[in-house]
Amino acid sequence: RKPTLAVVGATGAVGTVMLGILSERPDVYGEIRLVASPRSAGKKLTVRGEEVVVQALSPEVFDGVDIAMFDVPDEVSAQWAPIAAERGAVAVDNSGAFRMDPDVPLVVPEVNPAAAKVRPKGIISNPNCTTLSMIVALGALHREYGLAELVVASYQAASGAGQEGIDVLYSQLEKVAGDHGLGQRAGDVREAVGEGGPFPAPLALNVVPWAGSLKEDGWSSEELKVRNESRKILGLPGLRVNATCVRVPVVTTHSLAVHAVFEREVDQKAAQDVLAAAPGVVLHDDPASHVFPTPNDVVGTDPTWVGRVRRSLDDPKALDLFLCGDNLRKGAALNTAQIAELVATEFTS
Ligand code: 11C
Repeated sequence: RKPTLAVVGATGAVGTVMLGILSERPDVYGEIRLVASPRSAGKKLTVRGEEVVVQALSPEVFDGVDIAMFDVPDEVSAQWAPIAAERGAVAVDNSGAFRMDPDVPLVVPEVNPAAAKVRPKGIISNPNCTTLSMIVALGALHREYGLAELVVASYQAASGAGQEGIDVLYSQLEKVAGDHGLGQRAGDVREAVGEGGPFPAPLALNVVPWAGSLKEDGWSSEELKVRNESRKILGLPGLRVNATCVRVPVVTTHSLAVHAVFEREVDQKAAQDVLAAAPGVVLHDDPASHVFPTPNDVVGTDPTWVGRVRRSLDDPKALDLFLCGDNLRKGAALNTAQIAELVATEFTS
């Protein structure tokens, strides 16, 4: 039979992309129920070409639901994903609430699909968008060469901070657009755009070396997520990972510069071939013709795009690469949808 799906958080930045993805992907569901906060209940949204009335989040809304996707803040997932699971649904959660719980698998279907089957709490976690924007490509290279260490710098889009992040970036851009003298005196952009919003410094005409919250010893929560989630997904608890997460004035699509050290020697051409053959990865790498991924060329697409593949000049076991992935699609909604499709096969097969 075709399982019933609930989409919790259907009106948010990721939820909106999710409805588009559900309309494009193979139609494996019976009913699709849209759920949001009581504030958004009663709104009509379109999925699979049909209007659906949004229902308020409540325990009863999960009755008869087989798979419940959660695209909501951590604290909402922490409270409601277990309720959905208690009522018999498999919860696929895109928040950070359960990712490092040893009884909750953290799944990327191209990398560790079997993990989705072992879910003692009835919950499966979807990784953070920054981890997801690189892990499919790194998983393919790991299978070939054995990953030993990652040094990562991220260039993260405003929409990683949700709809508010998008709105604040546009509003800041409007404030600076007409002034061709801005950006030449310390603090002049801050004076022009003011304070506030999810970014701790102006994002227009700037980059901000911060995402998430402050954790021990100066690390940000986002940097620790990249480390801990990569280790869990790849099954490498001792993987050495250092990340510096930076916000850039891009609306959607995270980019990452990665220095990856392997157990075995690597070869530039062979690594490019591995990436070109990997499902979910597009190799876009011909710098002589200015072919490399940029976030604006990638936004709205599903794969992880990889370019600038180079073998380290100083370490024959290391590669340097530049990756781009749409943080709302593969980085969030698409991976959640792929996990839910894996679960849906259990009902249909
Ligand atoms: C960002 N990656 O770009 C974050 C947003 O753990 O799901 C997603 C936070 C998370 O700000």
